[in-house]
Amino acid sequence: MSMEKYNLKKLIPILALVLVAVLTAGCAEEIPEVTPTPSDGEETPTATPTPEPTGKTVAEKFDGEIIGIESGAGIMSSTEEAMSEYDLEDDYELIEGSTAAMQAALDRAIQREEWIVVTLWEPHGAYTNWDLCNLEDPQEIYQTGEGDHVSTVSRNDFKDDYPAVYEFLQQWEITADTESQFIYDYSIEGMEAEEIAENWINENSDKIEEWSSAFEGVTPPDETIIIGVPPWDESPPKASVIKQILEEEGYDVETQEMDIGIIYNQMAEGEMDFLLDAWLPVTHEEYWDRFSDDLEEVNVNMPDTYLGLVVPQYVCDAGITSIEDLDPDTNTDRYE
Ligand code: PBE
Repeated sequence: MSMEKYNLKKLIPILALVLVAVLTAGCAEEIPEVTPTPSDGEETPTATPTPEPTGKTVAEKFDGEIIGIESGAGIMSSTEEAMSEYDLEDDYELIEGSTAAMQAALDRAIQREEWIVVTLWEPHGAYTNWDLCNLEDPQEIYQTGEGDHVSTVSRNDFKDDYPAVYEFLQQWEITADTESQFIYDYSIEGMEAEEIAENWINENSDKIEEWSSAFEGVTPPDETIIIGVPPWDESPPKASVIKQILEEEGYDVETQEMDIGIIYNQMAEGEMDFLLDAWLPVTHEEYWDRFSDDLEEVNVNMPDTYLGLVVPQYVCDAGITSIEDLDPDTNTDRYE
């Protein structure tokens, strides 16, 4: 037996085995999948489509808008901070405008019973005019600590130039109810600031006389006193009260309406004398940090305030009672 023949004979069964193995493997791959047949009485689960949720998300109900006022107001920067802290930035836009535009939007929405959320503060005549609800602010963004008081703030050397006026301003104050009434009469009744002021002066002549002892024996200087008046409804009547009292004492007084940031700047530069509407320490914190070296807080002229996000009462009744409830990621309720 030659070597070749022996080898070939031996190889045949091996090759055969390999062939069988390959064929088997090929067949195995082709084995059809066995579909289980349902046994009696058992239902095959079929995929049911999830129903589209009905109603709107909380952000959709508010049209993705928070209605603000003019951009320089402190309540606007507080609201930006609130939107970041309460995670509202993706779902809401803060709309800039004016106090008048905000109130017009509020009026329109309430007439149609639509949802609306606005920046608002107390005292304010809007609370007399509409049934409103203040949203809770658990993170105390608007009401840090004790919250704000309203102060009279002057340029630093005002007290040296006008000591009697300064002494008078150190005493002048009004109540929250008075300020609220001023706003109501001015923005809702449409009365002139001068007339509102005149009425208040007539009703408070005793107090004014007492505070005015500061002016006894004083000759007013020739220069004109300039009062900064921000574009809020309480400000023109308040400024007019002081203007009328000082004019009565022989001073020249001018009121200048401008945005709050410009007023702080002008006072710090010595071009404006005082402001009756400094909301401190929270709402005007940024301005105070920037300009307080050149300014002086003369007196708290109104002690109690509130600032925040406010909705019509029917929105609170529907379950939106806190700023937290505005976030559609955590408040997944749907509203009709
Ligand atoms: N306000 C009225 C002011 C303070 C008082 C709320 C418009 C502001 O935001 O700066």
